[in-house]
Amino acid sequence: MKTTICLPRGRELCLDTPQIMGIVNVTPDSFSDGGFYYQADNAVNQALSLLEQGATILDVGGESTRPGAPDVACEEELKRVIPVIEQIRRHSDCVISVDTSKAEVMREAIKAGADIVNDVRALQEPGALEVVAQYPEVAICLMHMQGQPRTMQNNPTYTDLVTDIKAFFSARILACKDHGIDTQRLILDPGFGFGKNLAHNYELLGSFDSFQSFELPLLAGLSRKSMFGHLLNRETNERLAASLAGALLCAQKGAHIIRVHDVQQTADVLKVWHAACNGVTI
Ligand code: 9MG
Repeated sequence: MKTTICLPRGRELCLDTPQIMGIVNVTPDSFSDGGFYYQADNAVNQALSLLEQGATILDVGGESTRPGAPDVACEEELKRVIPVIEQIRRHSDCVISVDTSKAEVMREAIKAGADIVNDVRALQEPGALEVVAQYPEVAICLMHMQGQPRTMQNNPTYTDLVTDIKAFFSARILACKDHGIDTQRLILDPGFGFGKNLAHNYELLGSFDSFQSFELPLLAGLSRKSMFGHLLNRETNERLAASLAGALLCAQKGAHIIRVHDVQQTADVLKVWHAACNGVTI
């Protein structure tokens, strides 16, 4: 079965092989690159470099979602992400995703050229469903999170992790349908690290393939996350090998999109896996 997702301006994203989503944080407080790319020009240069390294999707975000991160006002988030999306669009026809939960930021980002709305709150904030319903060509990533970033790591609890996340996806897919949003626009992401303890995160990694039952594209975001730091006692900048292992495992278990900081290294890993599965011509 061919897996593609439709995008604005008649474009399509083919997901037959896993695609790399490069992370472009436009925040002063993001957990892993410490705000180095806060300036718009730096963020755009970083974004173009990620494309050269093998990313086909860029995920531009102006609000950190790390545990305990402060909220960012809508005006501030707009100021951070819109100029970056506009500038990337001027330079490239690549797939741009906006990482936001705010309806107003979604609307302005789509107008500026975003193709995907990546919402860690799965369109549960006021107005979000209504905005994306108005732009039928834009794809949407619905991520599972228990709680809110500020408190989500305070003793997260599940009856059964995978069953509970599946029930959440079913409810959000239904909410989308009720707002006239075509299910074929949706991408699902079980949300590593979002309201999950260490055991939950590794259970999720081991059972990532369970979410294939929705027959929708799956996104995995594990890059440099604390599930590696805590298991291995590694600082954020020492988690590359673990992140690559996580990316490969998710790809093998059916992930269509892998969201990462380290694009070139992830691209190498996926190429080796692809060659082993499909052979190489000499
Ligand atoms: C914004 N963001 C941070 N981590 C993420 C993850 O794991 N998935 C998605 N979709 N977005 C994320």
